[in-house]
Amino acid sequence: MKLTINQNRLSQELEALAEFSDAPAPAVTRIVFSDQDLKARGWLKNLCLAAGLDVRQDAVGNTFARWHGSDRGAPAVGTGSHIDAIPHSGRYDGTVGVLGGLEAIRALQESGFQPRRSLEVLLFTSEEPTRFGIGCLGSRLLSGTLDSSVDQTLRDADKRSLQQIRTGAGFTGALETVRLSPDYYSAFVELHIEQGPLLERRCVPLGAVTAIAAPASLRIEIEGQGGHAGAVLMPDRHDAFLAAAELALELEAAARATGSTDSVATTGVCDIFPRAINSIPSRVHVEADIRDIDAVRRDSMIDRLEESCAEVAARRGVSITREFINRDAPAACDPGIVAAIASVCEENGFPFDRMVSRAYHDSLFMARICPTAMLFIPCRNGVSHRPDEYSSPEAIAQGTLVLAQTLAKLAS
Ligand code: HGY
Ligand code: MN
Ligand code: MN
Repeated sequence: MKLTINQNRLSQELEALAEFSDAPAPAVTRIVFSDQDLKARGWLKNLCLAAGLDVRQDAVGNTFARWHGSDRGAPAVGTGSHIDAIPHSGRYDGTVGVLGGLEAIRALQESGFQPRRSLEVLLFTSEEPTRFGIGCLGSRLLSGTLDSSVDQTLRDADKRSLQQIRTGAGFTGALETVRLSPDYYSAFVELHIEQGPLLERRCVPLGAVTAIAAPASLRIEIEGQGGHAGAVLMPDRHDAFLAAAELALELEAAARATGSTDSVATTGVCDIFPRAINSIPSRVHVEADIRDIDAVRRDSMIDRLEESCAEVAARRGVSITREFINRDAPAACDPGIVAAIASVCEENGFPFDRMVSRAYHDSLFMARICPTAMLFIPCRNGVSHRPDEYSSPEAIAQGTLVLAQTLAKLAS
């Protein structure tokens, strides 16, 4: 089967998608259900319709574009990723998997391939945690990892509920209808930039992902006493920010202490109140992200952070409360799907590495409902979640070719 990826079409579509942004180029900001996100979704839906795909959207906006196979009753083969982008980030995170998935299907169509199983490219809603605080919202609902109660419990910074926002965006069905039946897919493969330096460093063009890291994130509220920056003497202070600063350093120490480079921890949010130069911080809101490919090591970091919270609270005379946003298990990718990716690489003479994903992805949750694996391509200097995120048209086309041939194997 002679397969040709239309590299120019794919590159142009990636550039066009990047225009739907609330940040000036080269940065991309595309928060879920923002006007730019909704315009991007409409643009993408038209591309899928133009390819003759059947398009449906579920109650949370997950979008499915299906090329029907000869056996319409058989579980389908899925691919896809996300198009929402965190503030001031890049144009390839997620979008390569959505537009690459569409291009893989178009290339198969143009090659005369006839799938037995239907092939479907997905756009997952809200892979990024930016708006509702939790990542992979769409795939968590598809896999039953979250239930419909989140319609009321998840709120954005303006305290608007998921239900208000999604219905306002036109996704009005009952959230209970989002969950997929266990036999909906026979396989799922996600193409994504590595968001790390390993492939580029090793000069290897492709990565077959064997496992996806276990992410946990939590909110920490610290209450001190505040007061006048000039009048309150140092021994009398209960400074909420200094308590937060200690916890952030303790979290870093916990990640470094596990002895594994797979342990990572980040304090990415720190909001100080009342945020005045001459007022001692009385309240601080902190959000921390803790990950490891090994759940036991990940939990050892959490345990150490919880011990630090108790010690710092007692010593500094502040109150510290914690609330988990998520604490997920890692995912093992399906060996059969990894083998299919590997055999396509070998058949093409493409070097590839088996590797783990340190970033989380919707595949982390798809792996709970069907055999799943991921295919990585290099990104320059391993950079991601930044405007200078970059992957070359050639690397993206090569990844898309391997994706297309893998999908063909799985759909035959
Ligand atoms: O944070 C992550 O791992 C993903 O990019 N949302
Ligand atoms: Mn991301
Ligand atoms: Mn992503």
